[in-house]
Amino acid sequence: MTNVEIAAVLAKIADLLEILNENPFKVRSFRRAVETVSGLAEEATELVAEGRLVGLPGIGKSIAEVITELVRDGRTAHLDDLLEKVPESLLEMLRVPGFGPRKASVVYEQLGLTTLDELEAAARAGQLRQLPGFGAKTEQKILEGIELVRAGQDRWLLGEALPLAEEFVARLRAHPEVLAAEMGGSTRRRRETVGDLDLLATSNDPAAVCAWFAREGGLATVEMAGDTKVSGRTERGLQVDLRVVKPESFGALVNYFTGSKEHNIRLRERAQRMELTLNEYGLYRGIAEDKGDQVAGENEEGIYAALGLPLIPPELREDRGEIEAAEAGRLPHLLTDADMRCDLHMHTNASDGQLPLAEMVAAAREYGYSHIGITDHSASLYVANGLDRDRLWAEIQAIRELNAELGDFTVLAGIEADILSDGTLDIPEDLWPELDFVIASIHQGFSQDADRMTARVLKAITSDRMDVLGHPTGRLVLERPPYGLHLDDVLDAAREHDVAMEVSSSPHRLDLNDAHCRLAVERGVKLCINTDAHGPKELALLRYGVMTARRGWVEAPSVINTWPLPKLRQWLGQRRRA
Ligand code: DGT
Ligand code: CA
Ligand code: CA
Ligand code: ZN
Repeated sequence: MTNVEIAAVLAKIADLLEILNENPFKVRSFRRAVETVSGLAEEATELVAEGRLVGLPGIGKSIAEVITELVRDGRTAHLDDLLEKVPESLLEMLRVPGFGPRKASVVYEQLGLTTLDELEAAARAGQLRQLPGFGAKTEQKILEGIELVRAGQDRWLLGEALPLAEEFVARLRAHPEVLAAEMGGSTRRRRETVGDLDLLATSNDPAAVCAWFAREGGLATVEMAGDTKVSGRTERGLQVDLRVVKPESFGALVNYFTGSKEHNIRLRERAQRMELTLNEYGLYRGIAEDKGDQVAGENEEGIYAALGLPLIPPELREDRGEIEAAEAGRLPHLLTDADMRCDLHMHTNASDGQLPLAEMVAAAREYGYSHIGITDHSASLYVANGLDRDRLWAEIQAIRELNAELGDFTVLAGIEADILSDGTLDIPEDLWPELDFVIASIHQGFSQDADRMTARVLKAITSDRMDVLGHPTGRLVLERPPYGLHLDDVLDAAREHDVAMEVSSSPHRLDLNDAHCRLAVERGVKLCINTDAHGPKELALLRYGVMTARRGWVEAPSVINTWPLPKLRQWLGQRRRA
């Protein structure tokens, strides 16, 4: 079983446990285990074989047993037992936005509903509104949610959601009654997919802001407009929730709705241990009923400070060790957009890009970089009009001529070489010394099994003819799982041969992902964050790669794009002089 499959089973178990109202701690540990397994560099199979599972975050003895069973038998009695108690078809209901295991448990127990179709029929018949915790509005939301699920749009790419959230926030900030506005939720944490937008604002007159937002805030439909809250959807159906509070609670609101839920729980527990109460309105002295004066709440810094912590960047708030690191004064100095001196992967119309060399270079120059890399496809990629020897040589010469004209801006002559099925690199032998650098990627033969795929990549890395492994796992967000690859072995080889792993910044790729970025850097492997732009617009997407790296705790020195050109040349030169 692959890690992806194992994580899916663990998530299923967590959902079923929650539907059965089992111990929340048990549910939480399964959810943490899902995170851990999805972020593993090694195959869980290997960890099981070597008895190294227990002790990984969220993996205690009992979950380790479940994973061991899965690896050994491809199934686990734990799941089988749960499925005797609850029909599996209930799980399809959980894809409906806002419809969690609790609600599933209610419709199952009270109405005996077991499928998405039955849920839809009951909602249409008005049967849901009578259930505890439901209502006519919930019923309507569920119907809309079912439509989204049917259209396959229950989660959105960060690349779609973030620009919308930024527009909403800008519109809010421009309103005279709005003192401050911020986005929250997964969008602020820069998760690769987003369920809905959470918008947060502060005003001395929240009701006026809500009334205005419901009318002119930019929503296509409004489902709810209250004095402190507005909900609706955008043109394309993305759910948006705005909350507006008085200034003394704004920091607490932003903190609560930024999440993640797991991070919030840890913060609240910490507050409790300090005899404080943290909620979405503020941080207060005392616990529960004897809650007293407000200690903090106006801004997030104040809340973290009162809890004895520095402000934790939203990208880190996933309960992946950030609270411990903050406490120890060891939060990473995260990479920023401003640290990025170059984009090293882009295409011209010599292969499958849109613009001629000079125009693509001019477009990239607009971003304030000091240098860039041009990397057209190699000959074997016919579908992308890959460059044969003569055309590659012509491009290298054209780049040299261009550099002579450009003055203080440098274009590096690179290539995106295919890693062929047998692991050789598709580069003309005599032109390798002429190239400034090589990105090597897999574009064909995805169906090979993990062992062959890994052997293929290892052969490429150990050839010492490549500098960067392009989009290393081949996944497409929400579309295609990664190809099987023993990332652990790949990272070891990459460190030994000093090959960087790419973080492909397209919101459809984000490859490496956040967890893998963190692993790579922990293993001493360098990263190279690129857009792989095929036209000028895509050059703007570099920030999504930076966001992914930030979620992976990455600091600037690990990213070769942050190095001044002489340092980058020195690094590339080592391989060439060897
Ligand atoms: P999404 O929308 O599915 O991509 O993910 P989020 O993280 O935006 O989650 P969402 O929209 O359900 O809720 C926004 C934030 O509100 C979430 O990150 C943390 C907070 N929150 C929501 N429900 C709970 C809860 O039950 N307990 C706590 N402590 N916080 C919650
Ligand atoms: Ca959200
Ligand atoms: Ca939400
Ligand atoms: Zn490319």
